[in-house]
Amino acid sequence: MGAYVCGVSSGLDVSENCVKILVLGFSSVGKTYVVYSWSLGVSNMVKTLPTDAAMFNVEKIYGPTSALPMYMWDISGKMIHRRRSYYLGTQGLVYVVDAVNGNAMDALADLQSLVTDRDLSGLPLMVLVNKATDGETLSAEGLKPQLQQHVSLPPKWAVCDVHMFSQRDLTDALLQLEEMICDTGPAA
Ligand SMILES: Nc1nc2c(ncn2[C@@H]2O[C@H](COP(=O)(O)OP(=O)(O)OP(=O)(O)O)[C@@H](O)[C@H]2O)c(=O)[nH]1
Ligand SMILES: [Mg+2]
Repeated sequence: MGAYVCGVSSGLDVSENCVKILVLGFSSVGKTYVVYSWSLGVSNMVKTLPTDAAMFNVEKIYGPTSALPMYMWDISGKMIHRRRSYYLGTQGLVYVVDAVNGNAMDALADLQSLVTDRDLSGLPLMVLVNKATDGETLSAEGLKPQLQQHVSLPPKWAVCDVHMFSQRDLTDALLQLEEMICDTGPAA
């Protein structure tokens, strides 16, 4: 896990009935863990490996309502300066922040650069504060006003606490993402 590289190109032609979600954030924040937890369930998870620079994983994931499959593109955090080639066709963003070791201001600056990119602006955005409850220094509640102050937020966005052992938190976050993508949930 984490070493798996999907053999598709970044220009994957996503069919009409599924959506492309980019999962971004710095290295070791837990992107791969979150994506595979959504795919396999927390109880089936094994340890992840860091995703090699210039590599990525793609997982087809059904949200809790199974309304539509989402292709989650989990891009290596070491690829920040080369990730633009993955933006084409993206319909939603998941941005993962580390509650324990993350530098919130750096993450906010990175997120601002993403949401103001011409290929990503206006897309539904889910910010995940991962490793929550691990003696965290950051929480979704604490990050929310900082997001509002420093990031040009799209009409549909949400910020959630998640944790590697909490299936409930992860499922709730996936449900909110699905609602935003399907446009059935309320705007933040
Ligand atoms: N304590 C704790 N560790 C976590 C949590 N979620 C993930 N991890 C660990 O954090 C480490 C990094 O997780 P990854 O999912 O590989 O991180 P990544 O963001 O994909 O990193 P790159 O692939 O380098 O971009 C792994 O050892 C995970 O087991 C969490 O909620 N709490
Ligand atoms: Mg990874």
